[in-house]
Order: sequence, then structure tokens, then C-alpha cells
Amino acid sequence: MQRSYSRLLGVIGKPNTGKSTFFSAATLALAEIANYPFTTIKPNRGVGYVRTQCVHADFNVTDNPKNSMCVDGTRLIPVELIDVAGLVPGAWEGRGLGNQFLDEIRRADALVHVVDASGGTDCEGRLCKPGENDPLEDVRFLEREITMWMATILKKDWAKLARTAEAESRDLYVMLEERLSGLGIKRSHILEATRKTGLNAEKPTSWSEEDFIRFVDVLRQVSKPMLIVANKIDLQSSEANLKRLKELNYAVVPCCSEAELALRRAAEHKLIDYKPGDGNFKILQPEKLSQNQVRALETIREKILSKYGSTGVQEALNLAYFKLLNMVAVYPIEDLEHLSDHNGRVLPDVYLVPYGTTARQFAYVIHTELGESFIYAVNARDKKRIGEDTVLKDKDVISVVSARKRA
Ligand SMILES: Nc1nc2c(ncn2[C@@H]2O[C@H](COP(=O)(O)OP(=O)(O)OP(=O)(O)O)[C@@H](O)[C@H]2O)c(=O)[nH]1
Ligand SMILES: [Mg+2]
Repeated sequence: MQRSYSRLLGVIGKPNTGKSTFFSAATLALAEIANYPFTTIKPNRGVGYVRTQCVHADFNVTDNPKNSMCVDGTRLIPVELIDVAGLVPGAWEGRGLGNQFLDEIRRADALVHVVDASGGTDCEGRLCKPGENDPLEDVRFLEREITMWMATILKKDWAKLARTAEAESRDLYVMLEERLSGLGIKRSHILEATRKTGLNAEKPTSWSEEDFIRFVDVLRQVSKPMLIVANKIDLQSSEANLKRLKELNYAVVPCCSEAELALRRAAEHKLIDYKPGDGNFKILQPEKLSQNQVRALETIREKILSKYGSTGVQEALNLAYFKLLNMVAVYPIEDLEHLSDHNGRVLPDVYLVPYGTTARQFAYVIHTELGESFIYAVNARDKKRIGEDTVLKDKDVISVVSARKRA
């Protein structure tokens, strides 16, 4: 089977924080947005992009992308996002749209927690006076909700599982992996959580209730790494909260999803020149914009882009894939001289793979047969041969030489 390293990003948070706005801004997919809780009930799935500097300039060639896009030297690589219903305290016990929501993030590999940094929505997403709600509380509550949800799933047959592991000397890791694979939890996550908590995997019956929850909490952190999007940064009360959020143990991105959505829609209509993640834009067709629209755009430029460097949506996506999930972008080619595939397309594809992926594993990503009949690969930058165990780096351009010709 062809190996795929595709990763799903879950956009989560309490109701009314701007999750669907963030999602729409990232994907340009239509999602219902409104100023009240539980606007989203059914999850939205869509395709966004991570942004990386394209390698074509390094080789001084003109590219012809197939699985991605290249805009002004920037490669946009598609990634999948899911926007789900808001989560309220007690969701793990079934409150709000609780369990349904939580079930929808089972397959997410990383989480973007969209927080209303202005503190203008209470813990259930109802509007309140800006500054009245503490976004740091929102972070704590969300951590607990996910941990408790995972703990409840695992708790069901934990006692039996622990006893069996000990009585039959079966590997706890293997048993847990079977039990938790539906949550997107892998053995490496379980091993890491055990190591980090220092708990004895050979004697799970000796774990106290507290040990068990601590284990699940760490398991959550390693299996669903999370970053914080401090959304609604345009509102006055957000700035002070941003500082406080940054003191937590997370990557925090100041963000104005609403501004990104406006910019992307204007760019889509060719009214402005703007790429997601840019720190500025150019108005292309002033005659087609009303005075109000120009004013709105200029406000975004002044209050968001100049101040924070970007709207934050693209930065969050990039951080999620390149930092939280530790992915690298690797370009496969066939023809080393022209950097093309067998149809002559120059630098057609780029794949996101986790750091640590070897040349041979990468061959499996391109095509199963290529993995199976792998002989060696060549790094297009220095034309040197690399063996099957060579770990690939970000922006590598790789040609695989195999024993069989591809059909
Ligand atoms: N000021 C400001 N408002 C925003 C921003 N992003 C979203 N909003 C507003 O916040 C409200 C909620 O937005 P949604 O995207 O529907 O929020 P949600 O988190 O998906 O809400 P639920 O689906 O109900 O959980 C809407 O009125 C948005 O216009 C932002 O960056 N700044
Ligand atoms: Mg929504």
C-alpha cells in the first residue's frame, strides 16, 4: 500500500470564538458564521495550505506544480482541516454537543485551539463584556475536557486490561495501542507518555486513580499537540490577554480571522494582491471598492498587519505542521537533469512528511512499487547518492532509483 503521512488539523474551542471564521479564512470553504453559540453543529471539513518558500528559485528553473501551487515563489501545500462544534464545560460527560464534538476530533493529529482573546464571550460562548472572561481559563478547561473524554474511553476496561497485561505478561503498550487506535493514538505516543510520567508499565494495576489521569493527560499532550490562536486580536481587551496567554506552555499566535477572511475574499475577486500569510497587500482595483471597503482594508493594514506582521491564520497552520507535527517538505522528481517527472513537469509535487522519514520510506510515499524496488536515491542539490536509511531534510529534492521501471 502507498504510504501516506497526511495529517488532519482540528479547529477547536468553546462556542463563538471564531473557529468557523478561522476555518473559512484558511480554506475559503463556506461555513456558517454567526455571533451566537452553536452556530456550527455538523463539522466542516476543508482544504487549507501551508506555505513554504518554493525550491524552484534555488535551481533557477520554472516549475509546473501538480499536487500544490506556486505563487510568486511561495509553494502552497494542501492540508486538511476540520472545524467542529463548540465545546462547553462538562462536554466529556455529554453536556452541550459534548460527546459528538469530541468524537469528531478523534482523527485529528494536532489541534488549533481558537480562543476569544478579548474575553468577550463567557465559558459557554455567550456574549459578555469584553475583558470579563479570562481566556486562560478557557485553555485550562479545554485541556481538562479532552483529557477527561480520553480517560472515560480508556477507563471502561482499564482494570481488566491492566490485570491481563500483568497476569499474561502481555505488553501494556500493545494492548493500549489496540484500545486507543480509534483515537488516532499510536504506540510511540503511549511509550512517550509512559516515559514522561515515569509510571511502571509492567505493573499497571498499581497505578492510582491520580496516576491514571496524569498518564492520560500526558498522552493527550503528545498525541494531540496543540497551539493557541489568540483570535479577535483586533479588539481592545485582547492585547493584555495575549501577553498572559504567552506565559502558558504553548505556541500562541495573535490572530484576526475576520481580517484574513476579508483579505482572502478580496484577493479571490482580484481586488487586492494578497497571499495568505503576507504582511501587506496592494489594492489592485480601487475603482471597484467602496469608500467603506477601502477604509476597512486600511484598518486591517494598520491595526493588524503592521502591528502583528500578519493576520495569524497562515502562521497558525504553518506552526501546526512544521513545529507541532514536525513535518518537512520534500520534492520528488524523476529526471535529475530537468528536475521533472516522466511527463516533463518540473518540480510537480511536494510532500509533507514527518522529520525522520528516510529516503526509502519517502519512496513508499511516492509509489508502493518504488519503495519495494528501491535501490538508492539521489539528492538533486549535490547530485550525491543517498542510501535507504538517509533521513530527509526540509526542501530536499529527491530522485529515487529503483530496480523496476514504473508503468
Ligand atoms: N472582532 C472579531 N470578531 C471575530 C473574529 N473572528 C470571528 N469573529 C466573530 O465571532 C463570531 C463567532 O464566529 P464563528 O466563526 O461563527 O465562531 P465559532 O467558534 O465557529 O462559533 P460556534 O460554531 O457557534 O462554536 C462572529 O460574529 C464572527 O464574526 C475576529 O478576528 N475579530
Ligand atoms: Mg462554528
